Amino acid sequence: MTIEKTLGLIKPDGLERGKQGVVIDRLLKSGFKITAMKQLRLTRAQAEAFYAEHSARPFFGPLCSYMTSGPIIAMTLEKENGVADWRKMMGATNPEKADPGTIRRDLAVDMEKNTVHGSDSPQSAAREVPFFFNNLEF
Ligand code: IDP
Ligand code: MG
Repeated sequence: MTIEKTLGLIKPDGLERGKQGVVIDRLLKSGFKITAMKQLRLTRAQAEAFYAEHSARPFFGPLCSYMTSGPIIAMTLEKENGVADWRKMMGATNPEKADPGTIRRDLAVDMEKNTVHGSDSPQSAAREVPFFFNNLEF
């Protein structure tokens, strides 16, 4: 299997409640290399562009407000089968439906404030990693 790059975000609710350390610790203990990492705050336009695939959904406006409500941490993650493995560690979008032991089940607030983001496919990762990092940053 080849090493895959994927994007990880720790969302505003995660930083607000001081969960950065737990998320990063879980990633490292699961064998991920964090090859780039930075803390930033998205503008409205950036949040809308990042989540453009959801622009017709009723939760889009509130999602973009929430994602700009405070700082986030963006990470480039690398591991064999990294895209699927990070999604598995995160758990389902709705924390009530996420498997026990996943980040969202253990840490998330609700379906919107669900603490982490991960690319859902290698194709998404190829768009999302360069959205946050240029080729000098990893
Ligand atoms: P994902 O983050 O598990 O890939 P997506 O369906 O891509 O989930 O949705 C992106 C983000 O939009 C979610 O992580 C969550 O923050 C928010 N979201 C998705 N569905 C809902 C909803 O039904 N209500 C409120 N927020 C939602
Ligand atoms: Mg998604």
